[in-house]
Amino acid sequence: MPKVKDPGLADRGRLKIEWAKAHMPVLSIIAERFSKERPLEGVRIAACLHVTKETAVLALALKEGGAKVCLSASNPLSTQDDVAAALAEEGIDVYAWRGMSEDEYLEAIESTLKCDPHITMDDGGDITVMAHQKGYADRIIGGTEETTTGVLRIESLAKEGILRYPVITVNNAETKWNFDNVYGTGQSTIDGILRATNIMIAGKWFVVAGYGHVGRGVAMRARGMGAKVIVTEVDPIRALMAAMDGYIVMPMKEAAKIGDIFVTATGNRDVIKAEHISLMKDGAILANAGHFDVEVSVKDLELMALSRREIRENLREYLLPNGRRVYLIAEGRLVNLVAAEGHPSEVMDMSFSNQALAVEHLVKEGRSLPPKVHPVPRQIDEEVARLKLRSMGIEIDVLTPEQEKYLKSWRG
Ligand code: RBV
Repeated sequence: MPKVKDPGLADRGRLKIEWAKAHMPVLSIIAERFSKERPLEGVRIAACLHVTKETAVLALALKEGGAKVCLSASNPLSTQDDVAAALAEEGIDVYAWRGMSEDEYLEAIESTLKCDPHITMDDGGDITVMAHQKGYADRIIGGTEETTTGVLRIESLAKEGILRYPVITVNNAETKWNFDNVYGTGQSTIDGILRATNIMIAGKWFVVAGYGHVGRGVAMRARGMGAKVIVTEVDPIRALMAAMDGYIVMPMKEAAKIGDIFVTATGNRDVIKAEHISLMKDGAILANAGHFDVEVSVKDLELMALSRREIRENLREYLLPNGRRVYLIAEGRLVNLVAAEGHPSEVMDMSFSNQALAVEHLVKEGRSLPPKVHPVPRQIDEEVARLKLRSMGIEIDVLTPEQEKYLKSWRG
């Protein structure tokens, strides 16, 4: 039995899904083919993804292919309740509502594992880890993983010899990370900050912690809106890239004194903690764009603060002993999914087309794949790019036979 906040929200959710689908042409083409060929007939999928209008389009595409889909949230605060209600009406087993407790969150994931899945579909590694810890792994043919943090966790499972089934790293497809992680997060993070605060970005000091793909996208968009952008890093090569992209690079202890807005995008814990918070200016705003809520130490904020209050939706004010106030967006959880709606549909079109095709691949080949981490097959990646270009009305050149020969020869 699905579990959602309010089934009465289904009509609104259905309209949102319709709007998303209209901006996901590649996934729509795949869904159409799936409905004819039914490549997932009888396949049970347990998915742990942000329950958004884009995820809904994916879940319905899998259903068109013949799959039974059980869905839980990959973050306790990212569920769009109207979308969850609509999905439940469409026959998807959804266990998700916005604001679930930590226990409810884990129970919901386990409910989807009780659907006896052939495939797990993950965003962050939680369902894959639970499948292994709670004895569900042996019956599973394969899994997919949507995000960088999850890929790192599943690689660590594999390295320790614990991984029992093959997992396709959708995140690492070029048509995923090159676009979703950079442009998707870049736009949706700014969107989340604006919805939560409605502050002016132009002229502000904007600190981005971490210059991976996500940090690069956020820095780019913040600069585009007129902010003065500072990047903090631990990796010398990435720091150099940030410097040569024209950003100011410095340690967080220095940036803490200057920043008006801080966004963490490192995938690591305690990037902003007490020693930084006590240096911040009055009014500093903190947000996290990484998968888990560990990058800004909320524990430190809670311990330091004399008092706190909710000043707007998704915005909490902390009064510090030095008399200054700092503001935390979305409890330090994914700002783009909690304070906004996640990445735009157009970019999720590519990420989720990779998901759909990776599942189809696992159903065909999964039983013969070793229990390791596998890349998205190159043909799938290129097919997604080709279909996306076509949907955008963009044509490209083709190599002549002479050019192909030239590229393969040392003769020149
Ligand atoms: N993400 N999903 C959405 N609109 O459904 N937005 C972002 C959406 C995914 C994205 O692919 C990223 O890798 C992951 O969320 C981070 O948890």
